Amino acid sequence: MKETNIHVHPLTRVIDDINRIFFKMGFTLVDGPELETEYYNFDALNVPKDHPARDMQDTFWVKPTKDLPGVERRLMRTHTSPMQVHYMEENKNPPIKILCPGKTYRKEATDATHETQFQQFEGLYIDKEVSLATLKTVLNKMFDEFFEKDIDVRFRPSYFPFVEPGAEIDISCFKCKGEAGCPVCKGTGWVEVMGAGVVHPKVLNNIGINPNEWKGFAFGCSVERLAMMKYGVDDIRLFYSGDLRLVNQF
Ligand code: 2NM
Repeated sequence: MKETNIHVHPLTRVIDDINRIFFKMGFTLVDGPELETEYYNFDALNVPKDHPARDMQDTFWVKPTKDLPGVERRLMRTHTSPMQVHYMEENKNPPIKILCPGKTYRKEATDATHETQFQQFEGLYIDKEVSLATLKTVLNKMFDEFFEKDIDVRFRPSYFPFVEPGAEIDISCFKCKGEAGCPVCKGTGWVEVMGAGVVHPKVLNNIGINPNEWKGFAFGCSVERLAMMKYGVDDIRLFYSGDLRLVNQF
């Protein structure tokens, strides 16, 4: 009988790996709706009313079937954070240690590194004593396991409305040791992989968790970006092309 090969899509592999890594660190997997209200996607997360991300050009606003007064505008979530807001509202007594993977939508032009629909995972850890040091330890463990080698992690200051302080996270190049001409790190030895930070007190207040009592950190990362890095795929659109020449390699 002819042997049948089963191929797991690379994005599914990355999601499974990430879920397993965080599960081992004690994180719980949480799911939530892709169709959201403006409150859960933006307001609760301290995104200003006039922030460009809310524009028609950046967000898929969903036309209501009927214009009912007092009914909130709906949109396709632009990040996975609204799942965390729902979870916090339903679990106001930390510790909270969750991982939220899922599809996200952004109304922007498609190119080699951008898709209108892509996937993210976001983590959230709230407890009495968590800090950027805890975050660094967690991410270090995640990248060591994900790339199956010793990876260094560094933080650079950055801005996201839902955290303070915020950081961009770089990892040491998984391909080389900072060699000139490396296609991955361009000889710098570092690659930018995700955003993170300490959850803004306003976000905790919006939900009804006391920021004087609890501290938390959060991080967010694109699944496609990790898959492109790990498997050397140079165009995000390949993941969604349905071309079996990609999937059959896995
Ligand atoms: C990022 C970067 C920094 C984030 C914050 C939250 C919440 F809900 F706790 F406020 N969830 N995710 C976060 C923080 C996400 O992605 C680039």
